Amino acid sequence: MEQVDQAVSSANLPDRVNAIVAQTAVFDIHTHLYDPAFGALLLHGIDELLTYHYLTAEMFRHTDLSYGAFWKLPRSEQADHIWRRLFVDHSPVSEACRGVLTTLNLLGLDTGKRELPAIRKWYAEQPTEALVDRCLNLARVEHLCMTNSPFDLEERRVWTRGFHRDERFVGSLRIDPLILEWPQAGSHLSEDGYQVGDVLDETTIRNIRRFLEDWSDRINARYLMVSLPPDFAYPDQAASTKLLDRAVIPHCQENDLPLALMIGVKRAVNPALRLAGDGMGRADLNALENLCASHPQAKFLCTALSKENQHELCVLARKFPNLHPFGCWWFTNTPSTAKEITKMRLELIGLSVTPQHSDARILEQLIYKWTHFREVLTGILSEKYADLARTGWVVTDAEIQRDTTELFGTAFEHFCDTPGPCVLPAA
Ligand code: HDL
Ligand code: ZN
Repeated sequence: MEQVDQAVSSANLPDRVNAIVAQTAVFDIHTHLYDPAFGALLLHGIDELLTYHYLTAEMFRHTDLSYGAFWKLPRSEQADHIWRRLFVDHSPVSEACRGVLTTLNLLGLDTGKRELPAIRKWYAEQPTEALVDRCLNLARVEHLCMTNSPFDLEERRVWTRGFHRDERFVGSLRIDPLILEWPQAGSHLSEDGYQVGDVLDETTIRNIRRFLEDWSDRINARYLMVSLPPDFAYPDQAASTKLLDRAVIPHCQENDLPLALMIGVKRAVNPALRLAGDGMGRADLNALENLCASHPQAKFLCTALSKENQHELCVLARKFPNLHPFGCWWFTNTPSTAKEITKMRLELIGLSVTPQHSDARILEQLIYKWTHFREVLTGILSEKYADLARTGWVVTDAEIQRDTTELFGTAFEHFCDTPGPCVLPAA
């Protein structure tokens, strides 16, 4: 007998939303994880969790160790120091610290004992392949996008050698050096046999496009991605404009691939912090507006690092159907900021958005990054559906499931797979 799609009473709404959001699988569209075939590049374990660059940056606010003295320590001693300073000596209230505890707790470990050696002992008994399945299942992650860089020598070796793909790990082509460091990046292409020169002439552009074709095919890229500084300008006289206009965007359009723009990162504001040393700035989103307007048939995914850019990004998405906002990126991925951004997005652009990605660098982080965001989204959807119920529009179970599935990946896939989303009306 056909299941009747029941309207959900206001009394049951929070529980139904909670149950559906908790069990709906997600397509995590941006991570720094790797297919298990990449071996040690797929980070996991308690020492990696504790020395994640978010915690390292926080630890330096609670230590008398010099940068150099800390970096000289073996990874396990760095982890010991972070555990002591950020968990034992001070309650672990930050999102990155709480994330470690959420992860350990959901993996079945007793964090209350505060015993790092017992945690290490548990990890020593876990086979990696089992841990991959366990983490993806606990996080309800069905697919995730890796960050694949042809400019990363260690990663390139694995792609060149070839391997059997785990279909859960989807490729994305990361091209920061190409866009931001031309002509220095050209040497990587020349070494690979692509005839390129410093000047972006016809031959160089043709070979850059061949490079993009070859790597997009090799990794079966779902999209191309670049992170950009707050002062990124478009169009302007820099090489980035010519590379985007004549190589990257034509490549994306011809292969029906979105270009993902992550705007607002200031690299190495404190180099002594190494990977933890990047900062942020409020970006000039005129560049994004100009890109969307001058390339109406191209598709742009975009996330901004500054909280102050989020409203502008939503309004631009209202103006340009070829722009799809995604994620609460990095410094905006805290419960309070993620709630503010996600509510703003639903209120301004409805469900045509991908509200979160994990940005996970360590396998087990999938567990906390998605558990914490599901809590945020449950609260927001419950509130929004209650608002609708007060107008007489009572959502059904199937509609809650449809909406959640959309936010957790099908809106992204529809955006990627719909040919040339929109042609702007003739001026
Ligand atoms: O550029 C990026 O993709 C950022 O996400 C950086 O990798 C950053 O270090 C990070 O891990 N943020 O979460
Ligand atoms: Zn990232």
